[in-house]
Amino acid sequence: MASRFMLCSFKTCPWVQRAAIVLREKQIPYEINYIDPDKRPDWFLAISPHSKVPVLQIDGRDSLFESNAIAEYLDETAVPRLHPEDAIERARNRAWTDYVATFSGAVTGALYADTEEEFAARSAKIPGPFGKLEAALAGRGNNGPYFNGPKLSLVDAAYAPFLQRYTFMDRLRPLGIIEKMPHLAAWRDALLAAPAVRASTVAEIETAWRENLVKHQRWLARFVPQEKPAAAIAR
Ligand SMILES: N[C@@H](CCC(=O)N[C@@H](CS)C(=O)NCC(=O)O)C(=O)O
Repeated sequence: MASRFMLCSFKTCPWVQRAAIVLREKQIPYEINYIDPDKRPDWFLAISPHSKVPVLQIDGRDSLFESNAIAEYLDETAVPRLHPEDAIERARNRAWTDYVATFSGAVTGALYADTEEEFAARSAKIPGPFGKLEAALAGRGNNGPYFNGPKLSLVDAAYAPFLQRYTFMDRLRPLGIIEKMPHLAAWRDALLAAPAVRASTVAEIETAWRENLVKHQRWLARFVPQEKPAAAIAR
């Protein structure tokens, strides 16, 4: 009998999204349980040592935490295999998957800036890791559109959420970084168009992401267009 999967999430979490991309690419049905970050239930705290999402519950019995462990578990247990068959290539894929922590740190650092100065200093750190990926993609010698070529991989699942967050940020406050990196830009475009990526979040993810910026009063929130009150529109 097929296992029952429940993914425990916050609405806009990119690390949950990584697990969801893998589930979608493998066409594994799953439920998603959104918990309130401000009122994390006891059962969740008991499961997740860092009190972080994602947690993947399997058959209401086993629980896994850490998005990379979840992605690897799914890849070992459900077809199609997203990791390459070749052991060297697989190790390279795992190494680049590890690098996502640095890459995502640069993006979220800018995103979470509280002042203009902080935003300027932190966004100046984005070209470093972005440049590493640009060089890696250029050196892969395949025609894409994904990291390993035509087949989506765990590397793609790891980076897509952060390339999407970068894109959301870029739309609020153009950064002019990815335009100088043609391989990374093409990869980003392919990932954001991939069916598994599109199906991996709530439909209104960009709106939810913007609402989060406003809720946490990040510096970037000032660029979120304000809805005009109906009376102002009528006038
Ligand atoms: N290394 C973790 C990172 C997960 C993570 O940082 N999740 C965030 C939400 S996107 C979280 O739960 N943060 C805890 C908090 O906000 O206190 C993973 O890959 O699963």
